[in-house]
Amino acid sequence: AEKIIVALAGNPNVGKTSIFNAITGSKQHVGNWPGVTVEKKMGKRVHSDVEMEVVDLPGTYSLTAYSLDEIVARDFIIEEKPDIVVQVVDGTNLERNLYLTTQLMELGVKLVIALNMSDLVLSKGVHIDEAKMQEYLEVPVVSTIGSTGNGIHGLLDTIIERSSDKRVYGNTFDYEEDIEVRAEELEMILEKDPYFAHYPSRWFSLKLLEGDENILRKARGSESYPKIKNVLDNLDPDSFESRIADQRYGTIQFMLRQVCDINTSHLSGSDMVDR
Ligand code: GDP
Ligand code: K
Ligand code: MG
Repeated sequence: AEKIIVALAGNPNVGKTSIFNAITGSKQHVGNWPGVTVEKKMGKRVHSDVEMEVVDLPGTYSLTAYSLDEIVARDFIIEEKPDIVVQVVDGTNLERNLYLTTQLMELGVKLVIALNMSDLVLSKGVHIDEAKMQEYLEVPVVSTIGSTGNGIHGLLDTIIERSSDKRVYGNTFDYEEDIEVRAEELEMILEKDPYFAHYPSRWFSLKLLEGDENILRKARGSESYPKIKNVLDNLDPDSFESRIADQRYGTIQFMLRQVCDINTSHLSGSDMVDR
């Protein structure tokens, strides 16, 4: 049978483990990520003759280098190159959850979104237009209820369909001009240097502009570093980091206005009601 690796990503408390359990049942084992004490959960599932090795990644809000969980999650994606990443999303908190989506898209993964907590979305009287969301993100979206297992069959079908789909999606969105200019300069440098062949160059470039310590350390080990440094000189990584984050939120808010039929402030948690 064909074998694929499926990684489950998502913010904490969105129903990731519930979905992991619904997919893998009792075929699970637990270990640690190499070198760290973060728990690593793996499991198996056969569906339509495809054997899936499923990995429950640590819950994260983003993929920065500020926390061990985020480093573990992103290193797994970069090093192990899972065939599919399923992001489990809390449908009642879309704005916050989609921030991680932008990160996964920039990493260039084959993404499937499990729009979880769909029972709670319904009971709040919110309608999320999945078809529009799918079209806008160019990512398959499947509604699920992790706690009951509703939608899991459809999710598995979608994972298998997507894994054999050879199309490469754009999965990118634009930033302001000065950020784009530097990102493109960096991408050109990275793409010429085999040292970086492993990394998605747009993601790596944006991380350099954000001043990501792990990524800067990796860059310093390359022969191209003087050229990279040239691009990074005279810019303030703190301001780039916050502008890049703001523009990601801008993209998300724009999308939510098209995808949800009520004021998006209801979907973004009490701290964002005034936006
Ligand atoms: P994780 O932190 O992302 O792994 O989330 P868990 O799977 O541990 O789920 C967190 C809580 O949400 C648990 O109490 C689950 O039973 C509950 N839960 C998970 N999925 C759903 C869902 O779709 N609807 C509802 N109402 N509750 C859910
Ligand atoms: K939890
Ligand atoms: Mg969990």
